[in-house]
Amino acid sequence: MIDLHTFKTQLSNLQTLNDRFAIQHFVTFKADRYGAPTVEITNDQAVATVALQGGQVLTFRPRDQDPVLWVSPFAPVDKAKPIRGGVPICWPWFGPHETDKAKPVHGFVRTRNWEVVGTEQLNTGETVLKLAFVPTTETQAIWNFPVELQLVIQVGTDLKVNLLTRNLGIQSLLISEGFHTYFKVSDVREIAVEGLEGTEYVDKVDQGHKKIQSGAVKITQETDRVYLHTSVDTLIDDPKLGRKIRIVKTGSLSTVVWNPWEEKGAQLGDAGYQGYLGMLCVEVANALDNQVTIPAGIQHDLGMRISLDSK
Ligand code: TA6
Repeated sequence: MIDLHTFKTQLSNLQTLNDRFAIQHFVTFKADRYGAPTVEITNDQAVATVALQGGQVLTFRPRDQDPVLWVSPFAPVDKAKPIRGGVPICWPWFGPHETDKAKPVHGFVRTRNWEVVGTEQLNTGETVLKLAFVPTTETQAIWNFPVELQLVIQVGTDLKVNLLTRNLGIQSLLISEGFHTYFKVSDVREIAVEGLEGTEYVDKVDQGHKKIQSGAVKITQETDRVYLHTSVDTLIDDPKLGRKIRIVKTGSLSTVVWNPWEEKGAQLGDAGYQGYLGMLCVEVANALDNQVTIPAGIQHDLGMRISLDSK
């Protein structure tokens, strides 16, 4: 339960957000079950929801299609924990911090509030939501480099997400990053990920050994692979759902494929009973050998477009 003062503050914040950024029939700001602000986007092409906590797309469903993203049935009450599902934003590092294991895995922006910068309804029918992460003294104590970080989300038949990092400093900046996207699949044992054939990857469930992908990626056990030096599209072929999810990326040289499988899936605590069977992470990233150097004054754009290919 939240106290009355918190409730009134949240209500006032929502009212301000709707006054400034709502677009009648297309964009509305609502409170989730814990009172946290979420953006509901609906247009002729698709519907989506975005949590301002973490700047996280939670749901995306093109009209007359099944949901494309998987999201945990358990929303975390503890704001320090990321929402498992949708499109978590890993930044300014991907995975564990290189030198300080006390720092949060996958960086710190997926567990903090993002500000709304703007909303727009395009004449092509898509709806755009622009967010910004504004550093605080608390986050600067974790990582203190002068940057501007924005997230542009475009909802239509396709879902487009762009993470824009502008280096405001006078020295080059080194980051790793990723869209840790959870895709909804019929049964992870029955799908295949195409496009990575012949690509080198780091196998994180086999002591980080580097290997070469042979054929399509099939999931038959815990799978945690960072495919390197690749800018190719990937396709999740889901025969039981009769669909292929296409993931097109820009500004990314790594693709991560992850499924916790049964034991790790149960240990997560927020995947639900046998939740691992219905999810697959294919992550557009720059990780490990593919860290990104952003020169002073330059903006780096990590982009992802998710679409459904008819079978
Ligand atoms: O992207 C794969 C991965 O790095 C795995 O190693 C696993 O840790 C996964 O991310 C989930 O991380 P999270 O912190 O969201 O539970």
